[in-house]
Formats: sequence, structure tokens, C-alpha cells
Amino acid sequence: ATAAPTMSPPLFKVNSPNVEYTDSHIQSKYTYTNTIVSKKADGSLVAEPVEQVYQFKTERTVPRVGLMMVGWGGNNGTTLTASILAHKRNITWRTKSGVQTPNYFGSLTQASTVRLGVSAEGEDVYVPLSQMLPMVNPTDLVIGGWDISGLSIGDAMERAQVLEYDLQRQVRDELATLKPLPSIYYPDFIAANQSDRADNLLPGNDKRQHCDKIRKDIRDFKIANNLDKVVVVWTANTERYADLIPGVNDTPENFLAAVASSHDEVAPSSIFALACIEEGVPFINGSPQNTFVPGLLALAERERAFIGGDDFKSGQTKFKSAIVDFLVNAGIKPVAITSYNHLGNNDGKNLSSHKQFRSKEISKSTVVDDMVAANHLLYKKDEHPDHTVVIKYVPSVGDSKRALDEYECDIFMAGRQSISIYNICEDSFLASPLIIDLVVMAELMTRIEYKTGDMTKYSRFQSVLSILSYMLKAPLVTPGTPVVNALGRQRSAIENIFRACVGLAPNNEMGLEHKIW
Ligand code: NAI
Ligand code: DG6
Repeated sequence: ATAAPTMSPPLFKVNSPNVEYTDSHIQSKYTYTNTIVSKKADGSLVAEPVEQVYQFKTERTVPRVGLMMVGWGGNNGTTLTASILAHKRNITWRTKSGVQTPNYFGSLTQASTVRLGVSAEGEDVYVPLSQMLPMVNPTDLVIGGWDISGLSIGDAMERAQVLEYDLQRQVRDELATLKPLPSIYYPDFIAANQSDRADNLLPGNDKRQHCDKIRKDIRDFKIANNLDKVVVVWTANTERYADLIPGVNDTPENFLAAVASSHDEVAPSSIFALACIEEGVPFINGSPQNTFVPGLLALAERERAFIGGDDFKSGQTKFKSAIVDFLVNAGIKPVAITSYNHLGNNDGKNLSSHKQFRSKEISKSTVVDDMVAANHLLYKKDEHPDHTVVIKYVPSVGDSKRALDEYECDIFMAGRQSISIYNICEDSFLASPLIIDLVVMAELMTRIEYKTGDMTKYSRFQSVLSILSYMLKAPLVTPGTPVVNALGRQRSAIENIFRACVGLAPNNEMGLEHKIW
């Protein structure tokens, strides 16, 4: 069953001449302040405060949204589907610790709060992030998707061995009625050890036909479920990198020609992304491979389609993007980051193949670059800490990944600090809430528009949704714009853009009301 579009009253309303609530929209006028820094001939810097007035317009009606996952039958896909079903049906289950109820822990939108302001008595007032603007409730998502493995979602959930048996038992029959759509399989892109589950495939090798079939699947899903919008997320196996070849994937025209001629270097994930761009459906890449080759990214921009990626940032890397930011901002110099992990799920099996591991190694290794570059007192230009990433496949630990990190740091007066972290987590329980956030926020961005004084019409944000960076290990950004990996900065961007949409100033930690007479 699908939920009707909703427009529940907001939890709070902003009382300001800069904000207007109409029946259909929240409109805000917002003054964005920035500091432009220039260098004089003598090397000294001049910092100039500048202002730009923006008008934001957010549609208030929350549409009926479908989530289509590529790799639906995998650990993430089945864990998320079963968990949302548990929410829909209010299912409780028993473990040895007692009765459990569904939650959305680990989801920024569903389980975190934002400091809205202070009360007259000076106390902080927090609201759920999900209430900052009208957002889709994940429990209302209609879920579907594709998998090269034809197991029903019920059987695939059992294969994944992630959820507790007592919960599996209660959702299995309903999930067994859900079957993934046949998918695109170009064996060269994923590990050879995956071939034994590839039994649900689109026939032939015509890549244009494959793309058109995926487009039809999206349209059919929308109609069959009476949906207003669909978001597609790649949570299928990590692919190897596609070779970047001039004349093949460097421009939109060359990329489209490469698809038309079924060129070997066009990956399944790029075909899915193309199908979504052509259908005007947001596409998010949750794996590390270079799905968005330059020609495809440029095509998304040309079509003003929303895209996001790459690679869910769940455990070890999320921690890293917080701790390195903390260390460098504390004036402590990480000189070596050694990240080892082992896991035993199908993702680990796929990553035991070198080319697929290499995709993951790249996305896991780039995450500290901006933080290091931000502190020239610690690091010389182009100096980086040693950064090593090891992944081993150990079947017996299943989805319970063990990650060991050592941060070796230079401290005061040639001292040394070694910080060791041992992180054990069920990988799919960390990744599933990220998929929710990616979908909820990508859909929201389809309803937000902005205008500046020189623009006659409202416009959408840029195609590459860098606002999703918090959930992604190697955030995709518009070429020529900076990548921000630091977790705190990524969260502030989300919080403050949402605040701007309701005409509120960014949260700052000045707390002047508590510091001055
Ligand atoms: P999984 O191996 O359990 O699931 C992947 C699914 O994709 C499998 O069911 C497989 O049959 C299917 N598949 C492979 N190629 C396909 C194609 N071309 N079309 C449709 N289906 C296809 O993996 P899991 O654990 O669900 O992870 C999914 C992806 O998310 C992996 O690439 C992983 O590296 C990435 N990821 C996972 C994180 C986590 O914490 N679980 C975090 C970051 C990224
Ligand atoms: C082991 O590194 C397998 C990977 O798929 C990771 O589990 C996944 O990318 C999550 O990585 P992280 O670093 O965000 O915990």
C-alpha cells in the first residue's frame, strides 16, 4: 500500500518578515555572508566580508516516493527492506536481551536533532532534523529494485544473515513475494567469485537496449505503485574502475556513442546512472567505482539531473573523517594512518578480488586530504600522512566487520602519540540508515529552489548533490569545486542549508548570551 502525499503542519514556524508560509511553499529571504580573502603584493592577506541575498522556495507537499535499489537482494538491500517493513507493521521481536522494537538509529535525518535556538531562559531547544523541512517518512517508502541474483527478498534476507531470526521469521513471507527485476551483468566489472549468483540477467549485450529497459522498469514501477517520484540507489557489488579513454567516456556525446556501440568500458552502474539521468530520477552511487565518468557527469549537468556519490561512509571511514579533523584542528599531526579491516559477507568476498579492492582502497584513502591541506602549520604543501588500507575476507565473521585503525601522531617537542581504535559493527546496520538519508535528502532537494537578485526565475541546486557528502566516503562534487570530507563541516552544511530554507541564520557556537554582561 502506498501513503498519500502529505502536508502535515510543521513542528515550528519561523516568525520573521523574511519567511512566508503559503499553502504550497515555504519561502525565505536569506542573506548569505562570506569572507573573500585576497593576497597583496607584499604577501599579506586582505579579508573582505561580502553578502549575497538568496530567496529559497521549498515545496511543502511530501510526495509518494519509491526507492529502487540496484543490488536489492544484497545485505544492505534486504536489511533495509526488512527493517522498513518492520516499521510499517510495528513488528517487535525477541532477542536474548528481551523484546526489541524497530528504530532508525544511525540515520541523520531520522535519529538526530538540530539546535533550533534558545528559549527565553537561555536553554537550548532541539528539534528532529527531519522536522526542519517537510521530508519523506522512510516508513512510507515503496521499495523495489534489481539484482543479478533472482532470489526473492525473503530468501535473500536469510542468505544475508544480518537480522535476528525472530524478526526474519515474521517478515519472511511478505518479503518472499518481492522479486528483484533482472539486471545488467558485465562479468568483467565485478569479481569472478560472484558468477554463481548471477542467474537473473537482462539478455544480450546491447548496452543501449539495457539502458532503455532500466528506464522502462523505473516508469513501470512508478505507475504500478502510483508514485510521484522515484530515487535510485546503487548498493550492488563494487565494480572495478572503468578505464578513462579519450573519445569514449570523456564527453556526453562520446559517452552516449560508447553506450550505443556497447563499448566494453561502459560499466553496469554507468548504464543505471544514464537511465536515471534520462528519466530525470536522482541516482546515488553507494559503491566506490568511478560510475560517473567525466562524460556521464557532464551529461547529468547538461540535463540538470540530480546525481550523488560515491561509496557509503558507514563505520571506519566515518570515524576517520571525524577523528582526523579533530586531531588536525587540535594542532596534532597525524603522520601515519593504518586502517585494517576484515569481514565475511558477500561484499568482502567481492573485494577479495584485486581490481574491486582497488576501487575501495581509493575511496577509503582520499578521506583526509582536505583536512590535511587545511593546516599549513603542520603539513608542507603536498605533504600527506602515510595512509594504508587493508581489507581481508574472513567468511566466518559474516556481516560483522572488524576494523582496526592506528593513528600515529607527532605531538609537542618531538613526542609521539599512537591512538588505536577497534571498531566492530554489522556493516549492513550501518549502511542501511545511510540509504534512508540519501533518499530522503535527495528527494527533498528536488523540491527546493533558489533565486538571487540577478535571476529572473527560480533554479534547482547544481546537479551534483554535494550536500549528501556526510553519507559518502568519496564525495562527488561539481568539477572545480572543493571536496569537503570533514564530518563536522559536512553536517553543518546540511543543517545550515536547511536553516536558510526557513530563513534562519546558521548555527554558531558563540553563545554570546551566556558570555557577556
Ligand atoms: P552484497 O554483496 O551483499 O550485495 C550486493 C548485491 O548486488 C548482491 O545481491 C549482488 O547479487 C548484486 N549485484 C551485483 N552486480 C549487480 C548488478 N549489476 N545489478 C544488480 N545487482 C547486482 O553487498 P552489500 O553488503 O549489500 O554492499 C553493497 C555495496 O555497498 C557494496 O559495493 C559495498 O562495497 C557498498 N558499501 C557497503 C557498506 C556497508 O557498510 N555495508 C559501506 C560502503 C559501501
Ligand atoms: C570493508 O572495508 C568493506 C567495505 O565495503 C566497507 O565495509 C564499507 O565500505 C564501509 O567502510 P567504512 O570505512 O565506511 O566503514
